[in-house]
Amino acid sequence: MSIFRSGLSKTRQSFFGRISQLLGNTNIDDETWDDIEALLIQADLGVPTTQRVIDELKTRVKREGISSPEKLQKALKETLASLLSFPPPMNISGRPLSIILIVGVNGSGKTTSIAKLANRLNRSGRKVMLAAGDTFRAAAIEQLQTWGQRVGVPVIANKPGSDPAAVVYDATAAANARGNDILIVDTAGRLHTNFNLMEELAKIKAVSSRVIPDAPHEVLLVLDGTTGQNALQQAQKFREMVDVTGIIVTKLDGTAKGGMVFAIFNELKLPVHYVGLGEGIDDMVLFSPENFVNSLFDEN
Ligand SMILES: Nc1nc2c(ncn2[C@@H]2O[C@H](COP(=O)(O)OP(=O)(O)O)[C@@H](O)[C@H]2O)c(=O)[nH]1
Ligand SMILES: [Mg+2]
Repeated sequence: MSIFRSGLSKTRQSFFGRISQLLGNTNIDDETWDDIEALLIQADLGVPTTQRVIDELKTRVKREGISSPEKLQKALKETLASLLSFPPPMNISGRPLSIILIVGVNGSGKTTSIAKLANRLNRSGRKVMLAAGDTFRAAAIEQLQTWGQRVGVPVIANKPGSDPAAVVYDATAAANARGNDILIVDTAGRLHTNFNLMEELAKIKAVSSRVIPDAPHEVLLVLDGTTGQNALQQAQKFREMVDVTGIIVTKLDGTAKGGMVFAIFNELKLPVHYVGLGEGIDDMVLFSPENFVNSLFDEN
């Protein structure tokens, strides 16, 4: 079983996998549509995205004269897949040093995702450095340092409570001096002190673009998949503070709310680069629309 498939087992077992059972051998009637709608809402697609799927599916059923449950299920799969797309390559090549800023609320999985990303990039031959820009908690700095050691990439850090922008400044200088070509910056995510966070992110951004033109080159927002629709509201808040360029969805292994990924595409219109499917260093995969949708349905 692929990591995608095993990781998404909760969403599959709770919702999408029930579709064939739900459709049974009945005709497609109003009740069928209500059932599909309820299932999509429960899988956390959200109201606007559910409505879009239902509308498109109804149009297709009419146009193609679909009457069997099997064909309806196939059409649903295809409609869902059409909401998604492959992420473009990240804008982290073609210059001496590229900077990736990682943002998101506390506990969303930023530091873990940084470790996973650093490991991937490192293995593909890039020279990665990490910056401990979450200076709010001592534990956050230590956590990044531990991951850095495990993955084998240097971590630039300062004392807890120090200025994150200064850490980023130091890290940029260090990366240039040592010939690292990717700097990944960890940040704090205290949404309840919205104003401070906004200032902090703006300052980090200003410092990095002063040293490297156009930096940061990617700003990835980490969203906790277990929070379902709430993650979309968080995303809106972060976009008011910083120009988010892409998304990492974490913890899809621990939730039945995997349907929120469709809402991210439909409502945020941002690329999903990676999804986290576990706590281990290899438990993050490049997003693939086909693998994702196929993993939500039972094999038949
Ligand atoms: N099951 C699971 N746990 C994850 C995933 N990503 C992160 N975590 C866990 O979520 C918790 C918070 O992660 P952390 O990276 O410290 O979040 P941060 O506060 O945003 O930096 C940790 O216990 C991680 O091991 C994932 O994809 N799946
Ligand atoms: Mg952290």
